[in-house]
Amino acid sequence: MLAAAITTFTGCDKKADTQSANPQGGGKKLVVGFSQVGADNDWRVAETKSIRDEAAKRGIELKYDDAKDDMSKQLAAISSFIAQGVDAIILAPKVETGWEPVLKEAKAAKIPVILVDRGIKVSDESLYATLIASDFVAEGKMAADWLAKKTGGKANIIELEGTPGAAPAIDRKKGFADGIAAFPEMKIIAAQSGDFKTAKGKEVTETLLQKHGKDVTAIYAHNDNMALGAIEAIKAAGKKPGQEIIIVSVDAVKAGFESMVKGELNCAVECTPLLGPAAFDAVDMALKGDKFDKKTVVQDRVFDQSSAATELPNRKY
Ligand code: GZL
Repeated sequence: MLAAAITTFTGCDKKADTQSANPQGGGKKLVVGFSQVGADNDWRVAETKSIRDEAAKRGIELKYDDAKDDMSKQLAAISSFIAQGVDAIILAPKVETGWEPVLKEAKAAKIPVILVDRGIKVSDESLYATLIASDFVAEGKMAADWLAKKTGGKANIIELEGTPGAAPAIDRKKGFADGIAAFPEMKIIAAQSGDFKTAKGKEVTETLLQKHGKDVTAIYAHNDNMALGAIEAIKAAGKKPGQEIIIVSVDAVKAGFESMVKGELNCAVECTPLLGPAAFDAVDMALKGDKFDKKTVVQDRVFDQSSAATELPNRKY
């Protein structure tokens, strides 16, 4: 399903031989290092499961490192993978910058690096083989378009931002701002990071409601977990989430669907974490020296309370 949902800019959908345990042949079991940001929300956990399940399906030995949200731990993990002589590295980078030195080490060791879910800023794009991710700017725009329709182009918005410096936080903010620019009566009255976490999303919303509770009519959360935290804060403030304050978020994890079915979250823009199959296809192609595009964009859809109950049984994360 994911492979079908994936489109590459070059349109080449050459499928690697995904069944081989080692595309270089010789029967040697492939060893892949996976550096994961953390395990602190539903989306992250689902992404890790997708990578682990796909490695098992392909008979690949996966060395997994959970950096517990600490960038320096990610850098150390990658250096360790290189020292262990893994065949390839899959990296979900916490933030966009700071990767050049360790990626130069990987390049010198001829170990291909596949980026999943978040992009990075490097001066030399040969430091990574490809990026498999959603288009976060488009996600922000879809959220804005939905909210504009829902509110008739009038809203006082609190924005709950993701992790500072992370590509989804930067780009979802940009896409949403682009989307509401056409509506002068849609205003962001406050914005603060909830670090993609439920508890932080609740804490930040509690604080912002104290100041803006009378004026706010909508919340745009960069992910479902922060939206769910915000919903708790809204209820604690004696307001009705989904009615008095409209809430739109990104990810569309199962808990987000359950909240939409309950009439609390109003809209979730999908951002699939099921990147395992595409990531290991890219590993195969990199090891075989195939040429492929620097970015593979995963398609996203928009769900709201009108579609949530029907779609919930189909959700895989
Ligand atoms: C998106 C991913 C984001 C999710 C959040 O690809 O990087 O990080 O939207 C997660 O839920 O924390």
